[in-house]
Amino acid sequence: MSAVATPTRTLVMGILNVTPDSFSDGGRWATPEAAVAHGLALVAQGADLVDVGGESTRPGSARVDAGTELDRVVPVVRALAGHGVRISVDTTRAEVAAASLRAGALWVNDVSGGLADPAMLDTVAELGGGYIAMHWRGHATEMADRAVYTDVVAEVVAELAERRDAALAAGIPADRLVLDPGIGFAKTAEHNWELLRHLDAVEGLGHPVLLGVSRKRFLAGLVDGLPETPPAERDIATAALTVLAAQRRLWAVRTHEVRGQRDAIAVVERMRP
Ligand code: PMM
Repeated sequence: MSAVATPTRTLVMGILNVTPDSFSDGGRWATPEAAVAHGLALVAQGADLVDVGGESTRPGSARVDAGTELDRVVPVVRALAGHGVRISVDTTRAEVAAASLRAGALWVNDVSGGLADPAMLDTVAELGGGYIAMHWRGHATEMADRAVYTDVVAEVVAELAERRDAALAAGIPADRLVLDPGIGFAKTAEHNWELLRHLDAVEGLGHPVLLGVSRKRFLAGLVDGLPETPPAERDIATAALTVLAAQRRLWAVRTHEVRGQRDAIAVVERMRP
């Protein structure tokens, strides 16, 4: 595939979880037909790319086996690619990444940045996809215990730099590498806010940046005295962060709700002199 071109605005990555248990849309697109229809709907709403995932990364959730993940993801990737949709596959497994790239996916979105599967980086280098490396400290069952930092920004940036170096050493070209601070992964709410205040440090690594905050738990109880919002009511708080991402011209935001986020980015672009 071609390099991760620097876009003229922040891109919208629509989330397509083909899982029974994602925290905000679990089970809704669990059949291939429903998933493909939803992927096409995300594009119709303005998604620039669609992120197809078959394993929930929700804190505490159990892993699925590779066969189940392949069965969930590959038919959906193939069908959507056949419709011309630009696809990333959200997986930590080299086997699923390889099958998805062969089925037409353009990017591998690996929330473990190559740590979960020792074959991942070589596989992506060999098959020639783009690679999104997220900051990660362990699978969903372990990550709450690993949310321990002395300086969250410095440590996340240093650990992401290690993953970048490993990806480059494996032969993934620098211009196909995207980095992601991993908001909500082995991080408390305060860690998330601190990282969001210092996105410049992540950008300083010299690669395009993807941000995934959509409907996450740290957006639930923003106003003292008001009840916490359920996931589907967190899209306006999400859009506020999309505006910040768009102002910085980050590479992309990963989001459940596409149209509102796409509008938020359009507003930012209209405001430029
Ligand atoms: N968040 C989730 C899943 N995959 N991938 C990247 N690159 N960045 C993220 O922040 C991210 C991700 C968890 O959200 P979901 O369960 O709603 O998909």
